[in-house]
Amino acid sequence: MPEFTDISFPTGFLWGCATSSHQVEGNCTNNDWWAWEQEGGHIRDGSVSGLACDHYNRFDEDFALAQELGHNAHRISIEWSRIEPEEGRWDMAEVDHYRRVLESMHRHGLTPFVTLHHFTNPLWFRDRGGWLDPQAPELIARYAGFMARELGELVPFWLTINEPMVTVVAGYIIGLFPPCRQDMGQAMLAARHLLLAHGRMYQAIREATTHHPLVGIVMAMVYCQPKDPDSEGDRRAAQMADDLMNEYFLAGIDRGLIPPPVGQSQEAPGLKGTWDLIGINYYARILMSETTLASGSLFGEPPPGAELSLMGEEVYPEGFYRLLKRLQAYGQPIYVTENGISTLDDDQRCRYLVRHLREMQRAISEGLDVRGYLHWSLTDNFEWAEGYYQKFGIVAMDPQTRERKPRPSAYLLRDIARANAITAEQFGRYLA
Ligand code: GCO
Repeated sequence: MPEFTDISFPTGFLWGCATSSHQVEGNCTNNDWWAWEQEGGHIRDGSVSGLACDHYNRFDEDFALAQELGHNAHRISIEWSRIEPEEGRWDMAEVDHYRRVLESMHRHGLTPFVTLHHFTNPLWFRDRGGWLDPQAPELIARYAGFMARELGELVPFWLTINEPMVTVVAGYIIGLFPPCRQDMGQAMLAARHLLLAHGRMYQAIREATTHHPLVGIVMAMVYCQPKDPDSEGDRRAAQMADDLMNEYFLAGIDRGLIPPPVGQSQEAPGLKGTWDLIGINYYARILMSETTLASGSLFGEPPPGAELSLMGEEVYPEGFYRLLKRLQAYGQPIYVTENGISTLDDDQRCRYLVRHLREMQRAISEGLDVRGYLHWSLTDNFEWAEGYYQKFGIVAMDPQTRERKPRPSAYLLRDIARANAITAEQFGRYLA
């Protein structure tokens, strides 16, 4: 039986969960996802987001639960389509709603992380061409500046765009998310505009606030490896997936330019260094081969016999450590803005949690400045093109009654968060 020792996390470490507006609020009727769901046939389990977790009305109850579960931080997103329902018109009642949401978080001892764009676009923005519109960076920056002016004093952490490369890949390369294109030219244009948008949003938030919030981007980082390490074609495929998924936004922001394959490393004025933190979402490893690339998939595949999640993704904690270590080069504080697993077996979730936290702590013990961990997600919710079938919650949510019921993993995370440590006994229980 392996020997385990206690490990602890840095003083003041932030612990909590991450969510997004469309997946939990309910009735986000004015965005492109809602419209797309109504067409039917797109969501794998046949569901639509509908009332979701009704978090729009139950946020107070959810934050009370998060507090009881030992959390001291929480990540939400603001639904742009509520704030700016028509181009240039601000809905002040919705601004007040999010003010109440943020006040409730503070009241419940939860440090807010606020994402401004989490996949969904207002219908008017979609109709102008969405991410293909050359005005897109300006339009979203105007919204970012507005939010920072209105609610800035309540928000210590702003996250500009969630997983921009997933928007590109799922929306414009494989056609899984709206606008469902399979067009490399459009994908490159969207990627360019998303990178510029991040820079503009950062500047707009900076200009609108005086109290120095930390502002950053949320990266979906995928551990990309060649299926056959001896095959040059497979190595090239893994490198291409890595360049696009991981490197493009990191290098672009770090150096202030549009990296290949999207651009030719030309300078993007005002972009360089537009971050005070890096948010990393980590789920899985993918193995890339020449054939996966040729088939147009950039998501790769898990190795045979691997432990999988219900999403079909490989559970690979070592990849978390490797990707975290890679962020050290940028000299920014790091926040894990998502990490989690969809599973019907909560014991698997518990194992996933301690194994990933152990890898995170390994990176910290080697000098990496990780300051928080936000698990995806608090309650089961609407998992995009998969629907409600996927179960990411540490708290079960009955889609009929919306009753919330913490799973054992919620109490495990609570104990870890309260102690700011994992004991040898806990490791023994889940890893032996
Ligand atoms: C994403 C989003 C989340 C997902 C989560 C699980 O990464 O796609 O940030 O909205 O629900 O990652 O797939």
